[in-house]
Amino acid sequence: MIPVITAFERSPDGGMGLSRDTRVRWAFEEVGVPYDVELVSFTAMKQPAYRALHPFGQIPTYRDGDLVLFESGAIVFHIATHYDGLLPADPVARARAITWMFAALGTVEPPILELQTARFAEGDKPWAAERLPLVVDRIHARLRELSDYLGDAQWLDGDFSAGDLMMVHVLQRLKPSGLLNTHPSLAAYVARAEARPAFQRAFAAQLAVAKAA
Ligand code: GTB
Repeated sequence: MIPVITAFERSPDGGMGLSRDTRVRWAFEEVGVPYDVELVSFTAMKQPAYRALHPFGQIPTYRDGDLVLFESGAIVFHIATHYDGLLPADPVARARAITWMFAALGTVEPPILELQTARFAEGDKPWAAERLPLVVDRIHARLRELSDYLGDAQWLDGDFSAGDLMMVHVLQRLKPSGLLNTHPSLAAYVARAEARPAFQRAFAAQLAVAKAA
């Protein structure tokens, strides 16, 4: 049986690969496991039938037989632990790679998401102009720390892992704002990951959906 994930029927990013199904598609491509995609509309995502899969009515979800998962982090972790290719076999290196997955989602992604909130959800508030620079400063502080840690290394901890996959997808969200390019070593890190054939395949697959829509 082929696992099935859900993705936007019409992604708001128009195929830039920023929706969270892309990180799941990428994980499948890295481990070489075929998957199917079920496209869902915004309306369908909020219906009881879909909420039975995802309590918050979001994409992506993952179904494989009786197993239903939601949260892109949990899905990528599941793929990485069930198939070879995204986590090292050595227990210490494996635990470190998993740590970077959590760091991406728990420490780096939140300030980046705040930027979207500050710009789009709160951009018309009277205090928005005062808040925005604070949010941007918090992102730069995090990026400086990440960049200092990465140094001249290719990847965060040894070979490319699920930790890098997650971190890169989180950082990609900054590309439209131009903030990523102000940290050249991180921009190069993202570009290195984007050159991977598995990423290229995942990106092309989500772009094909956007073009068809
Ligand atoms: N923590 C969850 C996870 O990691 O899976 C978050 C899932 C999530 O936010 N999903 C979004 C969603 O379903 C799509 S990816 N939103 C609909 C809703 O909540 O009603 C987020 C996203 C949306 C748009 C862009 N974009 O346009 O650039 C990028 C990312």
